[in-house]
Amino acid sequence: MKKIIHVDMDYFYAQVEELDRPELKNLPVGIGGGKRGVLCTANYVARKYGVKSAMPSFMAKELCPDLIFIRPNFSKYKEKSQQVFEIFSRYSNKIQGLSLDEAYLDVTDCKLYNNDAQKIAKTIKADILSETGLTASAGVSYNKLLAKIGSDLFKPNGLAILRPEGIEQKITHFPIEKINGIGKVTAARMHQRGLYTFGDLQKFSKLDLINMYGDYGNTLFHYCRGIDHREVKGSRIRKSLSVENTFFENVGNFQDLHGKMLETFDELSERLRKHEDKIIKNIFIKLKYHDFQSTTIESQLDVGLDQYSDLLKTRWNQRQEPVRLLGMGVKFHVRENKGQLEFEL
Ligand code: DCP
Ligand code: MG
Ligand code: MG
Repeated sequence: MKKIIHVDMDYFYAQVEELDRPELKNLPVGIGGGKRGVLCTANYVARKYGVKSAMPSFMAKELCPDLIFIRPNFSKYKEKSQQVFEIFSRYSNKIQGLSLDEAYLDVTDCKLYNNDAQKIAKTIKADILSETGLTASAGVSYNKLLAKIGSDLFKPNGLAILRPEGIEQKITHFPIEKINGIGKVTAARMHQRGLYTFGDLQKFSKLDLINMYGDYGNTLFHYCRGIDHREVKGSRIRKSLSVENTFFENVGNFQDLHGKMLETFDELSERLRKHEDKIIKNIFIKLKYHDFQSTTIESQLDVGLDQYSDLLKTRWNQRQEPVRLLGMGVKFHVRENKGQLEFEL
């Protein structure tokens, strides 16, 4: 059986800011208020008022009038992140970063502390605190799914061990949102069907779930029972981000296609919020036509509706046939210097 630790820093951007301004520690702090007008995160004092990541600043201000806004300073967070990842590298060489503030570590072969994963996780947390001044939360288990769920259980500064005995029972009350790959949209769709918890999903047969969710149904069948065979993948730099939607019926006119593009753009914008620290090099649109032929059109433009509209128009003018899939994305600037932090999302 594998030994996996998932570590996630607590209120990361806000906690880093508190290091520089300790007087903020007991006051409500939100990071954001920048050009998109949404919060990156908030400290736990602010969260008591209902303030949270991705919330529009004005709404946060309404909930918590005393909220102190700080503009994000990504280079500061990156630097702290590098320190944290350097600590990880002492305990494993199989580290999969998910963002600046979290990673999976496969410690199955770690020789330290008699290979006691709980002790290793405790030590990692202690190293992070003493060397960076920041607290983190960790989950320890035998697969990625459960380790990640664990790190979130007792935040902030938490540590949870999820053991295999009776796991199917123990996780029945967890909300489906804790499953990797279930975002807001999927969750909302599941809620409409009355599915809220792992236990709700456990009631369905594998075939039912496959009928409902296609291939992902098979994954769901396993995840809701705490079964996950994914490997911790070594680091790789993320070079692009995209969102694709296959239509229920092929779309054969520009107006409808443009409507689909607006929906997809919303999804893309939402996902891009987590990547505000990266520099965008290109934007692109992918169309798959009725005959399954795929085309991509790319341009060095800013991310914006008008820019994507122009790309779509250009491609549509070249080939006006029914479309079955629309993808929209960006390519990031990847610096090739060696010391750079690498992670996969
Ligand atoms: N972030 C962001 N926009 C989001 C979510 C997150 O810019 N919609 C940034 C700010 C966070 C950092 O990424 O500090 C890490 O995200 P987490 O989801 O791990 O959230 P926090 O670390 O802030 O809080 P938690 O203690 O819940 O992990
Ligand atoms: Mg975090
Ligand atoms: Mg995180």
